[in-house]
Amino acid sequence: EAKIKVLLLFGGVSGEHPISCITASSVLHAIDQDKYEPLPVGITKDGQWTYLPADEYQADLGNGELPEITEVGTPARLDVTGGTQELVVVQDGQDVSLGKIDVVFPLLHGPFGEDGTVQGLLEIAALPYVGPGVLASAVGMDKHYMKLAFKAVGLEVGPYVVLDNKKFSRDPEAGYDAAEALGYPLFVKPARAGSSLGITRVTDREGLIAAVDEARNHDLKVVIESAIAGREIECAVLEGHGNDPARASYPGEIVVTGGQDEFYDFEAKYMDRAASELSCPADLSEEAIAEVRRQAVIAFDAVDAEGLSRVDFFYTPEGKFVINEINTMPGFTPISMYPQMWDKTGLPYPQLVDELLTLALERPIGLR
Ligand code: G1L
Repeated sequence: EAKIKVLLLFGGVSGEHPISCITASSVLHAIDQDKYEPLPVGITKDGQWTYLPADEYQADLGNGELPEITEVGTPARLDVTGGTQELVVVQDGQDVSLGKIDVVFPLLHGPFGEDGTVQGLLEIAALPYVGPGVLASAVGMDKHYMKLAFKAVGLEVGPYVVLDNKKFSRDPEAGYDAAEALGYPLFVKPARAGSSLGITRVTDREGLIAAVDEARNHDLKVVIESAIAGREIECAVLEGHGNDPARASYPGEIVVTGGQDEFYDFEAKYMDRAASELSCPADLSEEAIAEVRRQAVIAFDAVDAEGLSRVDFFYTPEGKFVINEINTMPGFTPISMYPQMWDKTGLPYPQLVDELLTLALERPIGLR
């Protein structure tokens, strides 16, 4: 039987280029090569596509250097003219077809990759792909619209204000006043950014002004949130098969353990390790565990998610869950929170990869 051809797209224009390379390497090692034929295509930071044979590609943090797709050895393109959906590479100046792609694993993050643009391209190409569609990808990238969706289904979100570009530019002082009315400490965040870049915690007006300035370097729309006192609890959600409801993993808790230098920070931020540790199942009552899993599925459905999502909550001292955010493209190395939580729930990483590919292949194309 012919193997299922999986186009692995990774790297790309975003600031998370290196972690995307590590993730692709992890998926390549975990994918069942008897069932699937992975075809890795790396995207350089300036957007050029290069084919990297699966048995040769490896990226890790072993030597302390960040992996990056720098040169285009074998140029690659997706040929969708005439609905062929072929991966075409250029070898010795000649076009060579690597065959028809069955499914795409878009391991791309941030603007151009996670915001729905790549998903839109794949929709037009009529190619099945892993993960959320255009709408969920876009909503999952926008901390403002995410909150609107959560509120609409009755989930509790913390107090916040949105500084819309034009309104803020006309009257910045009114924007600062509105934010300040929430009370310090505040978190200032770019509304749409791939990672935690541009986020600042502030405790006074001077800090607020500087933080808004910084956030606006990443996105002209800024979201300002009250700091929520509580434990950080998260759940991993997987789409259900067919008409089955989505499934939530056991909740995990991030326990901060420290870590100072820059490299530690990178690992903590992008690989979910070192400076923080995951405790799963989190130390919560049976009732609280059931409740957070229920809310995680509601959040997944609220943004029309498909495939997977990590949903992050605060568990307040009063015993309430306040939703912080949904990440429709969570960290996805074997040591990231999302796969770890599934592992602790009984679904190991290689099976998780297979499950996501199966869900993508089951989904009808062009019909939602
Ligand atoms: F394709 C999936 F499964 F939807 C998918 C895509 C992207 C899952 C996870 C990710 N995550 C990432 O790509 C990243 C957060 C590691 C950044 Cl590049």
